[in-house]
Amino acid sequence: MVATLITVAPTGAEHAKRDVPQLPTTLEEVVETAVACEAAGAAMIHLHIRDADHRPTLDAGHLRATVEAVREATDLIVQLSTGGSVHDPLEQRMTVLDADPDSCSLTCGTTNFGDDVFLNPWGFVSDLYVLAREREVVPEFELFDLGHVATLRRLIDTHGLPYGGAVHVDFVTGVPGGMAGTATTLMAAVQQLPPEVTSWAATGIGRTHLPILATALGAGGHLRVGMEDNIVLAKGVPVTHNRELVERAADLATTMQRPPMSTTEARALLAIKDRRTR
Ligand code: KMH
Ligand code: ZN
Repeated sequence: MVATLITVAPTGAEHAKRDVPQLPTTLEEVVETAVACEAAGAAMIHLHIRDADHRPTLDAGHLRATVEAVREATDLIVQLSTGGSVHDPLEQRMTVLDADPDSCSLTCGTTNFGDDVFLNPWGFVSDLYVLAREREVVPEFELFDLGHVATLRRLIDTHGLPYGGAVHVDFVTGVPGGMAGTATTLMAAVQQLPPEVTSWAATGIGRTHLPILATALGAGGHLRVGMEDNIVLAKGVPVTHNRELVERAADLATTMQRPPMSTTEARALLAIKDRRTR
């Protein structure tokens, strides 16, 4: 039996607070969310932060304060997004590592993102990979498209393994412009993963959320859920708290005989450096 790593991505950079007031955007809301989602079965949190006007920001002080506050309140693996929002400059996205997270997202290529472009040229991806290893931060390779699998192969061939030696992938499916959030597409991508990959997870944006969750569970993958990716439990039924998505994922995983992984197990799986202070 392989236990399930559940990652919660509670906020993202796309939804506006005025449209989705239950989206956690303040430090207090993020910490409260982290505590509740850990209790519900999450072992990792993928964080984007917002400013006082609830807009996406990469402010260094705010990033560091968030990492420290979540670390203080929970045992969750703290992963910061280096993707930010589609409007963030590449140089600033690189500075996210200054906040000393346990893990960082590392998207392996440029992708169309609705009407926008999520920019990840090879030079940026390569520099971020090297910097993450220098800082002893474990990258999570975000793959939005099949071509991103090839770039992961190129990263490993060019630079060797990331810090800790584990290679953890998250398929982000169902983005308009990226790979489809279907079982057949996900499995085609899984079959192409390099042998160095030690674990993979998947998430489906919007209505692809549940099919991808079920496919990943059945195929031995791990899960990412959260309001960054999906703000409804069913058609017309809004998520009122990220905890609901984690609880549903944990229930399904348990039914599938793959119960949620503890934070201790997740730290071992991903070879996370221990930065805890408590
Ligand atoms: N907000 C998207 C443009 C990541 O966190 O690394 C990028 C994103 C991926 O969410
Ligand atoms: Zn993200």
